Amino acid sequence: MLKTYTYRSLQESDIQRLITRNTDPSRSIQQSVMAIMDEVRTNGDNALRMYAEKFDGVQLTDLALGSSDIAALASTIGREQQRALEIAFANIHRFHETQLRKERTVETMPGVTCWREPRPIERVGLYIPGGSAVLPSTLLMLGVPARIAGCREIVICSPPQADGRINGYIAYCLQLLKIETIYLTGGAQAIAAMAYGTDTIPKVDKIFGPGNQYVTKAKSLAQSLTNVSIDMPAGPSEVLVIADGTANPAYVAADLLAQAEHGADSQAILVSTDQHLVDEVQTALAAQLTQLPRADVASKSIANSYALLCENLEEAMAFSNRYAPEHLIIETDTWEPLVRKVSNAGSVFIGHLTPESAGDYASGTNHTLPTSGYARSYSGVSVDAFVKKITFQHITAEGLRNIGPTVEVLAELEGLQAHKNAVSVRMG
Ligand code: HSO
Ligand code: ZN
Repeated sequence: MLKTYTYRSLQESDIQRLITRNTDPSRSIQQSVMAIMDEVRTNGDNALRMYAEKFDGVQLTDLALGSSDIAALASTIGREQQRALEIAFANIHRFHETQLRKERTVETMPGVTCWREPRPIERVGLYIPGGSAVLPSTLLMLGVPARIAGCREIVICSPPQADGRINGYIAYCLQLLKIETIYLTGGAQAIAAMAYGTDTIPKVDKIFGPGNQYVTKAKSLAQSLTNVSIDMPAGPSEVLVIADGTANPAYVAADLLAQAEHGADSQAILVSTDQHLVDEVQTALAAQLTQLPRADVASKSIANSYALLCENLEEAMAFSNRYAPEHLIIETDTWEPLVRKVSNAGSVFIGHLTPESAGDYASGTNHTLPTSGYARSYSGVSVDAFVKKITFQHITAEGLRNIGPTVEVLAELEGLQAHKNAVSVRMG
């Protein structure tokens, strides 16, 4: 099932191969996405209607659903599901609201005061995928920090169902977020609409959200062709589990499969110090896999994954840091010393009773995380992603006396006389 490697017998080139994933999508994707983006730029709403018919099989007159439609759809979901979405919303809110901390004001020299304040990005676009799995949890993960940041306009795009509407769970999340409109467009055309703007869909300043290769390509093209920015480069989801002999093989297998069912291109990596555990996990994987409705997807992903045997947990952590997983689960009795050694990971789940699913849905942390090794340099989505941090400064007469001569000397040495004058003229 899982291919198995032994860390000590790997060459550097083998390690490189094992930590490399998500090789560039083909050029044909780039070309068709470019064509869709041009079409939306020139034909706006009509292009969106044409694509809704072509890709979603639905003729739309209205590209938006308003609050009464949203309320009607939201009322169709069960009480238990409402409760679960409410608890998830509350926990995500509780965790993210602490992220808006004010920084200290600094007097760098007497009379020279500098500080930094966050200001919301005014218009943000959130893409909520449809397709093989509709993910209301993603709407909460993006909508909650956008609300906390104070973004003035939150534009939501999601592909329409065949009946021209949206899923009731998405509608309920919109109500929790107090968002009154959702735009019925998906795929690359939705990204183009938010990047260029159409008569119906407002142009935004930053686009967030996961999606297939077309959506991902459209986001990176939108970023290079317009002045819109994006949350992060997205690739297939992934998990790396570090487990020793104290781990429960059924738990480890369940965690690997929870990742694997996301997509055939997802990776679920097991790094273990214990050959016996690896064998037991393989058995548990086979048993659990047959029970899964998405077994076809999960088994393809498992075939695209592997197990790695290490001599000790330090070695396991060193490999994990090189892989830089989106999700890292540490299933060992003693985890404190290991946690200190984590240097590259999107989000970390600690101990035997902390499944990644908890963070995917409801514990409070964000599930929009860097994949494909970007955890080496990117953070997951948080309130920070929805604000700019603007620096401010104020200088008094005393401050100008203190800082002025330094600025004059530096301006002079760069040959920028007007810069020097802007100080001199004030110093008299
Ligand atoms: N594991 C996914 C998030 C998700 N899981 C949504 C279930 N629903 C990417 O972090
Ligand atoms: Zn997940």
